[in-house]
Order: sequence, then C-alpha cells, then structure tokens
Amino acid sequence: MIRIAIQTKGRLNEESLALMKSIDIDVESAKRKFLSKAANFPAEVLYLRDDDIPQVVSSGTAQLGIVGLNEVEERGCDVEIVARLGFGGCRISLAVPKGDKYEGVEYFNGKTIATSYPVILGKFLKENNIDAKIEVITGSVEIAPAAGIADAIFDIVSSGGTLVSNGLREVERVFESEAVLIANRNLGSEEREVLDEILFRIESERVSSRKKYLLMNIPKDSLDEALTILPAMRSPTVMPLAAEGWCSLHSVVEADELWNKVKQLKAIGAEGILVLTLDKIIL
Ligand code: PRT
Ligand code: ZN
Repeated sequence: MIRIAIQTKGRLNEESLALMKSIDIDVESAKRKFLSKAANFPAEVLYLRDDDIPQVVSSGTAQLGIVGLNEVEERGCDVEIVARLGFGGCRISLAVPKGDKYEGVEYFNGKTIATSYPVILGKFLKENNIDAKIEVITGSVEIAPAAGIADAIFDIVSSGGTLVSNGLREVERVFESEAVLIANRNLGSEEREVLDEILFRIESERVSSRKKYLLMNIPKDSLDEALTILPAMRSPTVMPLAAEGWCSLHSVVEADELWNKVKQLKAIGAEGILVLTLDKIIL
C-alpha cells in the first residue's frame, strides 16, 4: 500500500484527480473523505494543503505526492522528483510598477520585495549580489506595491493578467514550475514496485494522448506508397477487403502529424478514413 498526498482544493486538485483517473486508480474526491483508499489499486490518497505536501512526503507520512515544483523548492524538503506531470505550469517572476524604469536586476538594490517565496527569492538575490529587503506576505502579493508595503513583488505568474490588472510589469522570470510527482527517498521495495507501476501507467497515458489510431480503405496499387507515409510502431496492419483491388489499412500516427498524413493518404486514393482516440498504448 502506498499513500499519495494530493491538494485538497485549489489549482492542482482537479488535474491531480484526473491524472489518477486516467491511470485507472479510482479514489473518492476530498469532499467525502480526507483519506480515500483506491478500490482497485494498492494506494490511498491523503488530501492536504499544497504547502504541507513536500514535508509530509519527505517525512514518509505519505510516500508520494503531487505538488507544484515551486513548493518543493521553497520548502527545501529532501524528496525525489520522479515525474513532471505537464499541468499546473507557471513561473515565479519579479514584477515592478509598470511606470518604473527597469534596466536590469540592479533595480532591486535597496528595494523592498513582497513575496510568499522568500527562499527562492533569497537565492536569486544572493546569486545576483542584490541587497534587497524581502517582505513575506502569504496572500494577494500583487497589491503590495499599490498598498505601499513594497516596491516590487516576486510572485507566481501564469497568464500575466493579474500583474497587468494591478499595474505591474514582469521583469525577471526566475523559476519555472509545473506539477510534479514526488517520492520519499527511502521507499521500501514493495512501495518502489507500486511507484514503478504508477510511472509505467503515466507513461502509457502520455504516449497514447499524443497519438491517434487511423483506419482506412486503400486501393492495393497505392499500398506501397501508403506504407511509406505511415510508419507505425512496428508496421501498419493490412487486411484484405471483399471489394476486389482494395484493402483496409490500420496504423498509429502522431497526433500533430494527423492532418498532414490524412492529406497525403487521400491524395493516393484512401477512402473511408476513420480517426480514433487511443485510450492506452503499452509499449
Ligand atoms: O489551499 P492551498 O494552500 O492548498 O492552495 P494555494 O492557494 O496555496 O495554491 P493554489 O491552489 O492557488 O496553487 C497551487 C499551485 O498551482 C501553485 O503552487 C503553483 O504550482 C500552481 N499554479 C499554476 C498557480 C498558478 N498557476 C497561478 N496562476 N498558483 C497560483 N497562481 C496565482 C498567482 O498566485 C497569482 O495570484 O494566480 C495569479 C496569477 O495568475 P495569472 O494567470 O493572472 O498570471
Ligand atoms: Zn498553499
């Protein structure tokens, strides 16, 4: 049995649960229980605030966790980052009032910067030899300059809309983040096996989401050409059709090449082209 810490509510909750579902680990949402055992997998989910997840995983109260890389870095907890999950993308940036002249990081010398990420900011300032005061605020950092609490801010940016609506300008992108799967450093062999199974399923899911399954009828005369257009995982499947001179061709293609392939196949006489979404690809 492995315990996975997931955010109770907030920006990462929904996609963390969607990820669990996509790899067929069925757990109940946090609305019902703070600890939910999967019906069909040796795992249970522990719902927590994201701030607590790195610590809980590093101490071993949970063996795994899904959390923003920014939280892992800020808490400085010793955990293994086992997978980047491709959602919750954001950055932590320095922003200044939009009217201020900004010519480089020296701007921040002698300034006060409001943030909820003092550790990451402190490291950046040290690396750049900047002597600035860090004012720690836990919420609504973006209002600090207008409220006279600070000269600038260091905060999470995603679309940039919050900065614009608060009259601020992003000047330094300091830390790139996304949701990551973290693991305790001292997993037992059984826990490691469950983690490997989870990683295997995540990878299968990732591979299948980038591919499409393609079926079509094609004149036998065009088959050789079709096979050069469609390099499948090993080779495409070709089946005879009752209609004389035709066969059915099945293949897997990269989703971002789909329309280009379809165009080429139509040009050599393919008909009745079906495009299917793949649920899983087990390589
Ligand atoms: O309650 P709990 O402590 O669990 O949650 P929380 O309120 O601390 O965190 P939450 O749910 O807001 O964010 C969880 C994680 O999502 C963060 O640690 C990041 O890893 C990630 N993430 C991705 C974001 C954003 N995008 C984001 N845009 N976290 C916060 N924001 C906020 C940001 O603070 C700012 O106020 O959104 C605003 C900026 O957004 P834009 O789009 O206007 O630039
Ligand atoms: Zn939080």
